[in-house]
Amino acid sequence: MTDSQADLVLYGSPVSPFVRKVSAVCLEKEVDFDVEPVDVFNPPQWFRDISPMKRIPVMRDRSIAEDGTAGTIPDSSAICAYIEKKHPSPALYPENAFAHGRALFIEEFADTNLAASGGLGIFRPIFFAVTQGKEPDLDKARGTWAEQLPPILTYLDTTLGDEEFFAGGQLSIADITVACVFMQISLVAETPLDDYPALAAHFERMKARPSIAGPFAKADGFIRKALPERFDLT
Ligand SMILES: N[C@@H](CCC(=O)N[C@@H](CS)C(=O)NCC(=O)O)C(=O)O
Repeated sequence: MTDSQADLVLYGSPVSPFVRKVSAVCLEKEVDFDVEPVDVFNPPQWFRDISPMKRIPVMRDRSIAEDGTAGTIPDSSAICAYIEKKHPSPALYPENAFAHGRALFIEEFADTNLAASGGLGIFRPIFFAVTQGKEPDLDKARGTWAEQLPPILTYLDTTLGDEEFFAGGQLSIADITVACVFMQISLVAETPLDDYPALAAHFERMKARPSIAGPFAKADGFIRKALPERFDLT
């Protein structure tokens, strides 16, 4: 990011894994972007107009339109695909047709299954409770970690196998999405991955990338103010 206005602005918050996913794509491609905060739970009318699903992120390309719905795209997957077309290098979607399809599926799997379990089942029952002055719902979070996460993590671990990346032998949208969405859990809890060695190693490699580490550090700094310690879910 620079001091001058970037063409791309993301409306949302770095606490959202989907905002961090788009941020990571921009950082990998060295595309300037701004993040403009929006309270998605009490959004202003202008945001409702550009976010028909009332979700963050929504992206605006200011080179197309500076206001209104023109120039805006909601949904992290649509936004990332747009950025790939506009800034093709380095490619974050495999060239090979089958690998491309696999990458899109892993992105979708992380965006839906992993995000629903990790976000609704762990992050929200802990963090939202604490910010509302309530006790964190550790029973729900522990139940989710014990029952919902294992089949999802097993699928990701076995899919990865001996490979460094999820699809096409290169960093892709699949790796970025899995890392950003899984790291949502580690904002509030310890995430031991001893039973999933391939995924554990992938996660460590991804965490070492500035595109993943930078946006995560911003989210972590924000979360730690309300929640100094991570919980043990085991
Ligand atoms: N599929 C969407 C999911 C976006 C999403 O669920 N964002 C959450 C924040 S992490 C949100 O806006 N939630 C608002 C709500 O639940 O009302 C994407 O990839 O952008």
